[in-house]
Amino acid sequence: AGCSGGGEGGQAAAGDDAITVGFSQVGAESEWRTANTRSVREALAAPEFNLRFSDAQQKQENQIKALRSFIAQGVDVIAFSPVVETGWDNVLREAKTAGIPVVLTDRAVNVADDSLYATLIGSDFVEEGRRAARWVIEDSQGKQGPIRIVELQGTVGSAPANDRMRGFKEVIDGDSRFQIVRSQSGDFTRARGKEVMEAFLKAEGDNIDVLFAHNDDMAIGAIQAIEEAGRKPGTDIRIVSIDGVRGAFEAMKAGKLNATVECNPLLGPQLADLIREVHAGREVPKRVMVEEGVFTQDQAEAELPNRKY
Ligand code: GYE
Repeated sequence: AGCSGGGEGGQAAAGDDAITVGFSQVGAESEWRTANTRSVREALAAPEFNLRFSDAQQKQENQIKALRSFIAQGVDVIAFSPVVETGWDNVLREAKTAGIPVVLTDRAVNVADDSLYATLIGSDFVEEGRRAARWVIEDSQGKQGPIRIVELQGTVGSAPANDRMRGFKEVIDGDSRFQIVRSQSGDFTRARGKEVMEAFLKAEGDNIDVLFAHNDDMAIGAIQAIEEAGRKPGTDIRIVSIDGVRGAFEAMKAGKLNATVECNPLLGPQLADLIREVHAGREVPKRVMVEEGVFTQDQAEAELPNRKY
């Protein structure tokens, strides 16, 4: 009894019949991610769970190592949020051979055999990309083309970057006024978002009308770059991003960000339910969606006190 591996000091110890969960997190790249980690830790707490938490620092090789170590330890269930989509077949086959069910959290994988994981709980990233594009189109009513868009993409090869790009393009391509003139990854961080936006501004000068950032943190970094270049974010360049974190609402309140598409990181309770089910050997849906919306500047002040992340 009483082994609380990975638990925080001062917490209750895991019970004798606790479910041991190995969880491999992407990293701590964004406000979204830190809220997600908090939610997962709270939901997978002792005494019901014995959580072994590992941070991959945005590197797939670290995640593969963590998963192999969870398999070697014989955890009851593995849950993880895959940094990128491809390259998981081998390690997931090892988990399956060891009889350890795998619950994908937040991000999808691309594997030939989808019996290699039990279920995926996460958002519809393609739809988020479409929502961002629909907002851009609505915001551009009555404007003449060409309307020049720059795109700050998420981590190369990650499900949210691939899917948000696809959903956005699908909708924006239907309106010939729009041109995506630059796309580059800012790795979902503020620092990279700022750097890449600086490069965009250098290359395009005053010819950027819209910024689409795959997450709020990169938009917030880019806002700084835009201000330092002597332009007005939210006015000279219209900006839409994804997540709906507190920092985005603050930037909207300040008039610097125009809209954010919600992506809810508080998956912990739903994840815990799925883990209970697969651990008990019960059938679960292969895909569980998280519900979310879109928020604009005029709603920011009223919504801010309600935000939980
Ligand atoms: O949008 C971004 C984070 O996978 C949905 O990862 C998640 C994304 C989120 O770094 O902020």
